[in-house]
This record gives sequence, C-alpha cells and structure tokens, in this order.
Amino acid sequence: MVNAEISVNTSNVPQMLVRRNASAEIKIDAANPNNHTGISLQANTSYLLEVVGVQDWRDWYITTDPRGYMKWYLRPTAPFLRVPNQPYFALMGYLAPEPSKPFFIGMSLPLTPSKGGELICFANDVPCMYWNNSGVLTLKITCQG
Ligand SMILES: [Ca+2]
Repeated sequence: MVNAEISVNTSNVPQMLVRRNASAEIKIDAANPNNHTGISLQANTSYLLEVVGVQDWRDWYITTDPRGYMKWYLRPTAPFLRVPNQPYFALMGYLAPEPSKPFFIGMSLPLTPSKGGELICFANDVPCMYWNNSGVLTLKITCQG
C-alpha cells in the first residue's frame, strides 16, 4: 500500500474544459495533498475561481476557512509549509505539471493563465501533516472568456 504521496501524475485523469460563460463545481478535500480537479484551464483565457461552500475546513483542531490561518507557536514550522509565504490551510492551486508555481486562491481568484494545464488544488500544509486534516470545500470554476 502506498501512503499519501505527493504526485503530479495526471496521465490517467480525464480532462474537462469549461466553456465560455459556463461553470463547474468540484470538491477539494483538505486531507488530499493534490486534488485533481479533472478540469483543464486554457492559456490566455479568463477564469474566476470561487469557494461557494466550506464544510468543516479543519487542521487537527483548528477550524478555519480557505484564507487559512497563522499562530505564533506554528511560526517555527512555517518554513516547512509547501508554500512557506502563505498561511496554514490557505487554499492553493497550481496548473499541472508545474507544482513549483503555486498560487493563492483563498475565497476567490480571477485567473488568466499564460500556460494551460489541469487545475490541482490543496490546503497549504507541511507535507507530512495531511493525516490530521479534515473538511471539504466546493470550488466553482467559471470561464469568463
Ligand atoms: Ca495538518
């Protein structure tokens, strides 16, 4: 059995496009270090990513929201976050296959990528600390053209 590993393999995930003026809603699991949305964003196209539902978005005992949180006693481990300059549990995204270029989504983000790819989302956390995460977000992706 393979434990939760950070994988950027998208080869077996069917990709879906969101047409202009159309939307898709997907679930983001806090315990999954790479939520494959199955939605491919296209280059030079405008999208709006919005969180439309928050269900118990929780890091161990700390209930928060997609903007994330910071505690003074967690500052020593903050450099080990996947995205060190962003809050714990902030909703982050990247376009596969470029996990090295994450962006902050928070509650909402207008996005016009210069390069297309599948949208992958995750709660910002220390890589080995996804086991105590719980909660689900509903993310709405609208193509604005
Ligand atoms: Ca955690």
